[in-house]
Formats: sequence, C-alpha cells, structure tokens
Amino acid sequence: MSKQLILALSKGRILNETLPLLADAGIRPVEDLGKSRKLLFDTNLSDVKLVVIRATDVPTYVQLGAADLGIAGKDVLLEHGAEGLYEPLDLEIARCKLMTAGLKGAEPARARRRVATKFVNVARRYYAEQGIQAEVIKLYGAMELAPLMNLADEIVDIVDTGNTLRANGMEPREMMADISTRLVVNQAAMTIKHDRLKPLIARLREAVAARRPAQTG
Ligand code: PRT
Ligand code: MG
Repeated sequence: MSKQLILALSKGRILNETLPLLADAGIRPVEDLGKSRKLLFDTNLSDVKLVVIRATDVPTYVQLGAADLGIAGKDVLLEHGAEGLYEPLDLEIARCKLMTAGLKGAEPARARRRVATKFVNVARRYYAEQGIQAEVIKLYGAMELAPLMNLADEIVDIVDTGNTLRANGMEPREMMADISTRLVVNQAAMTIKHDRLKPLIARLREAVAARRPAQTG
C-alpha cells in the first residue's frame, strides 16, 4: 500500500472554509488551488497529498480507498451512507440545517406528498419515519422552484439564513438535521495507516478546538 496519505476535499463553498482550517492544523497545499486546473496537489507535508473533487464524490473516494481521508458535509454523508467510513471528527464549519419547506401559508398536502430534493435517500427515510406517504422527485438544483411550478408540494433542502426560501415565497417547515462538515476516514486505512493517521487527526482536532470561543462560567 502507498506510503502517501490522500485527503479528498469537497469543491465549492466547503473548500473556502476547509483551507484555513487545514492551515491551522499545519497542512498547506504548495500551490494555489484556486489558480490551478490540477486536481491533485502536494502539500508542505511530504506524505500528504490533496485531491479536490465534487462534494458528492468524496464519500465514494474514501469508501473505496482511493483516498484515505475526506472532508464532506454531513448532508452528503447522510445521503451517501456510512458503509466503510469512520467519521472521527466534526470540523464545525459550513454549518446549516436540512429542512423541509413549502410555499408560505400552504397546508402540506394530506395524501401522497410530492417532495422535490437532491437528497432522495434522506427524504425517503425521513417521510417513512414520520409515517407520511411521499413521492420523492430527484432534482439536481434549484429545489426552491419546484413548489412554485407545481412540480412538488414540498422540498427537502439545506437552509442557512432562510433568505433563499423567502425570496421564492417559501417557508421552512420541519427541521430534519443539523449539518456541518465532517472528517471521514477509510476504515481499512485507519488500521493499516494508523501510525500516520492518528497524529494527523489529532492535529485537526486541536485546530477545531482552538477555534471554539472560550467557555465561560
Ligand atoms: O454541488 P452543487 O453545486 O450542486 O451544490 P451547492 O452549490 O449547493 O454546493 P456547494 O459545493 O456550494 O456546498 C455544498 C455544501 O456546503 C453542502 O453539502 C453543505 O454541507 C454546505 N452548506 C452550508 C451549504 C449551505 N451552507 C447553503 N446555504 N450548501 C448549500 N447551501 C445553499 C442551499 O442549497 C440553498 O440554495 O444555500 C441556499 C440556502 O441558503 P440561505 O442562507 O438562503 O438559507
Ligand atoms: Mg456549487
């Protein structure tokens, strides 16, 4: 097995918060990720390399061992499933909520509810647990449009400030899960590369803890 540790990073908004946290933990890419078309980067640590990929691909890379570790949103992990993955650390960045939402003032449909989302597995599980019959419709973006266009009665989506919902005449309904970004580790790598992974995870844990406001009282 390779001596390198490969850390898979989620592109997009998580990356902007990940890089300063990695820097706090003493891990820095040797070149500017934003200015390069490359996808695989060396770091200041000779045995750590970074790959920058679609957020939804991170669990797959780590699960199959192409990457040893990964950084991904809990929403993505819930949707993908946790098989073959350890989740040793909450990085406490890119916080948001997974919620149901619908048109403002509209009653949720009583019979079979049409739910548009990119989180189809999470949504199916949630409505089943609630005992609500739901027809889950897979979308790849702009979930907020679906109720306006009468494609769906409700959506399952990420909410932060709620501005996107409000701007589209919608309101949040049920809270499904608190979301933040997590560190995941390939289960086999955790055993085989334990000597290398343990100090790396410890440094990340310290960097996360150092950012927390001091406890008072
Ligand atoms: O990958 P793709 O381009 O399809 O999705 P994306 O652009 O939504 O994702 P990306 O790469 O920018 O970041 C996605 C990850 O960031 C998620 O997996 C979450 O873990 C995390 N995150 C944190 C968020 C938000 N906050 C967030 N506000 N992801 C998305 N949003 C979107 C949300 O989908 C909605 O459209 O922002 C809008 C809601 O924000 P408010 O403030 O208007 O409520
Ligand atoms: Mg995006």
